[in-house]
Amino acid sequence: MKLFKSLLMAVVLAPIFALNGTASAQESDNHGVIAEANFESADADGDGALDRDEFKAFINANAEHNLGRAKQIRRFRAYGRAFSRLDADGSKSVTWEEIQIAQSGE
Ligand SMILES: [Ca+2]
Repeated sequence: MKLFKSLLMAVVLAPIFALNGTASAQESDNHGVIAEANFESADADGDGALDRDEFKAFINANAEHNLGRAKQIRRFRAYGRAFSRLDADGSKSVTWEEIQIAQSGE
């Protein structure tokens, strides 16, 4: 159980999709574009932010495109932890801006 916990934390603390890392600049651009399109599709009510259900759809869509850690988040069902980490201002919704800040920060 200890191993599972540390694996889970590694997944949650890693970027949702790697904009830097080993991918080429062009691949990173494409990933950003796909992720942004996934964000817009996941935003079912179109308010420009994802609530928990919409965020789950966003992660699942990213997992289909094998973006960053989305597959691991889906496998570990760590949506809630990832969401809480991204929701910097605790508004119970995650904006595209908050996701981008989380990618570039730390
Ligand atoms: Ca929304």
